[in-house]
Formats: sequence, C-alpha cells, structure tokens
Amino acid sequence: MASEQAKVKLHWLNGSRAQGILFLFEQLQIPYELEIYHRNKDKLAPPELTKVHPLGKAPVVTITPESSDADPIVLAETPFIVQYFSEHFPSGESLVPKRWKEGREGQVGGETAEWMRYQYIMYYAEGSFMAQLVLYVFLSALKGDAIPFFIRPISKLIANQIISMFSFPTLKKHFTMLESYLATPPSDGAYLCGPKLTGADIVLAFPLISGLNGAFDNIGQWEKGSFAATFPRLHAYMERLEKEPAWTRSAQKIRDIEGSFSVSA
Ligand SMILES: N[C@@H](CCC(=O)N[C@@H](CS)C(=O)NCC(=O)O)C(=O)O
Repeated sequence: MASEQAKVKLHWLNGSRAQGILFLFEQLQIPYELEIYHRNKDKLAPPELTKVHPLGKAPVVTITPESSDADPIVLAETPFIVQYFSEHFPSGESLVPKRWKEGREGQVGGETAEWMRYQYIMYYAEGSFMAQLVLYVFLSALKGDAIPFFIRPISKLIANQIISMFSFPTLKKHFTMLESYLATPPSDGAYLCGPKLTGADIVLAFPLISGLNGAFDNIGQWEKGSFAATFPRLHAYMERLEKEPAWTRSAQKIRDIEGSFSVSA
C-alpha cells in the first residue's frame, strides 16, 4: 500500500477503545481524519456506526488507498488495527519487537522473548482481559441507575455475588500476571515487552488508563487495601501510559474538538 498517500479515517466513539487508536496514530504520526460519534443515552453506539461496520462498534478505521480504483479498506478490532498500521506504515516497525534470535530464523522456539510476549498480548488483550473487564462493567451496571429502583436491591445483590465469586478472583489473576510481566520484562525496560513502547502497550492502554483514579479499587477487597498498593508496578505503569506524549496528544485532540476528555462513557 502506498501508505503515505492513503487517506485514513478513525471512527471515534466517546469513552471507547477508539482512544487507543488515536494514541496509535499520534505515536506513529499518521495523518488522519476523525469522525466523531456519541453514545446514546443507553450507552450504546449510535446506529450510524453500523453503516461503517456491521457490528456498529468503535473503533473502526477506514482507509482510502491512493489508487482511485481500489476499494476502501475497513478495519475493526483494536489489535488488528494496531497490527495493520505497524505493518503498512514505515514508522510502525518501531511498535513490533524483533522476531527471531540470531541464526534461529523460522525455527520452533527461535522467537525472541520480546516478540513472544508481544504476540501473546496482542491476542490476550481482547480475547481474555477485555472480556473479563467488560463482564465486570456490565455486572456493575446492575447496581446503577439503568435498573429500575424497585428491583435494584435484588440486582445489586446478584451482581455483588457474581463479582465477588467470579470477576474479582479472575481479574486478580490478570493483574497479578501483568504485575509479574512488569517485574520481568524480557529485556530491562519500562514497558510490557522491554525498553520500548510496542503495540502490546497500545492495545492495553485504554482499559488500563480507565482503571486509574481508583476505578479498579471498587472491584473488590484488595489485599493491601487498594489496587495501587497491591499492584504497585502495574499502577505505576498505568500512570506512565497516561503520561506518554502520544496519549497526551490524543486526549488533547479530543479536548480541542469536544471541549473535554474522559476515558469513561
Ligand atoms: N473487540 C473490539 C471491541 C469493540 C467494542 O466493543 N467497542 C465498544 C466501545 S469500547 C463499543 O463500540 N460499544 C458500543 C456498543 O456496543 O454499542 C475491539 O477490540 O475494538
């Protein structure tokens, strides 16, 4: 693809993973246009998004290739979008760790530890982590205003029970794993796969930054009294991600357009 001339448009929805793709574009300095969508009162995406992609979710990226007879490309799923831009745009190479150990190209076990972790996280982010986090968010909604007040005591009881029996112990395993990854990056460094920011950090940035300001404290009774005290490396990493220059620019971009910026819906 003649990536320099391709026209890239991000379909952005408030309080959504689309912010992670804005982070990607700012990091890679890819020129892009934004199409802004706002969630309905029920927090779902507006129906217009289904005209862009059948699932009607964000993020979606549309690319109009340089050649006028080429069909537009529609990309959905955060890790796939990150992978696509990492492969097609020259600056994207920086987001993928070196794959092979010297002299071990193409062999089983010839991959570097950095690449193995990177590739795992690219699948893990949506396949395992987000699935659990979204379940927790839905269960938490059973305790809120969306539920009629007269049945809320019951729905709250059920939600609390499932969160403490299932979500809390499951998410604890996830946070423990991420904490251990940060204690043992394959090569020394501040990021999940070593000293450089990679696609693995980008796919986890939105959900992890959403957990700042005490949001993960509410999941359950953390051993050391708070999420930050129980998972100090992970919490410090989440704070670092929020301070990444490209993330800061992505937030400012939204502030400039919308007047304010928040990770929550
Ligand atoms: N697995 C998809 C998830 C997409 C998704 O669920 N997006 C949410 C926002 S984070 C959404 O569009 N929600 C609105 C809706 O479901 O109507 C990805 O990785 O991008």
